Amino acid sequence: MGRKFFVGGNWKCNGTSEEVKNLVSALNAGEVPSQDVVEVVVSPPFVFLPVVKDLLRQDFHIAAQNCWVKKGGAFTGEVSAEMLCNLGIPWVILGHSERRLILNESNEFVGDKVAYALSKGLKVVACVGETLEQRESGSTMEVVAAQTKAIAERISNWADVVLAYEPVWAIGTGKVATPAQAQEVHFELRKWLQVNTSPEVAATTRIIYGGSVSGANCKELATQPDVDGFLVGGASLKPEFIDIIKSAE
Ligand code: G2H
Repeated sequence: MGRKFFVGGNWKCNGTSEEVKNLVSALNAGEVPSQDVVEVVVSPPFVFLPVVKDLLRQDFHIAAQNCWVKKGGAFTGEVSAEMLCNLGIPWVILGHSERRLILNESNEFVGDKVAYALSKGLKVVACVGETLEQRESGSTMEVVAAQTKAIAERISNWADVVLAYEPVWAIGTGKVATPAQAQEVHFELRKWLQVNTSPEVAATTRIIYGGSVSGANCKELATQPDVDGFLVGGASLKPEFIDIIKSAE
């Protein structure tokens, strides 16, 4: 069975309630391929999860942008995996580079979060990616392998994991990886999964690309054999998100 194309919209820390409602209306009106062809998951900020859940079309799904590493309790400012489950939110994005770099989330911490979220029944978009400095020093694969290893060591079932390769130098910069650069890392990541998990996990796990994906560059990126979809930031707030979803066809 082939890997179903996955398009995630990461709204990051953007939007007012009015803007969010307008965005959902635009998404609801969009003509996109069927759920057999593409899985669409949008990720609003926590406070807008309930309203988006109420208003969003049924064939699109919702992800939180983070969750706490263990059972909730006395952790001021955090949102637990249990709360997301209680709200009926099926997905969570974990390990985004903005959290790794700005909030100092380590590989191990991200791995623990992924394991805990999965244990509660959430599906996870787990992000990995190298900085410009790491790319220029030739350590891209070493970095993304270490990030993936910290996840792989803590989980046994990859069925509910989508791996997002997001080179930090391409995030929000308008500087997109070339299709060849994306394919090279996705291929290596799949090879890593084959050696370190199982051939089946390697063959079935979706590896999606993130970093300045737009309506203009998505088609070519989508032709790459190991690019199974996208995690889209800036362009997920614009009408071109519908064009990106259509690149699944
Ligand atoms: C990478 C991406 C979405 P953007 O962070 O996760 O954002 O498309 O704005 O680079």
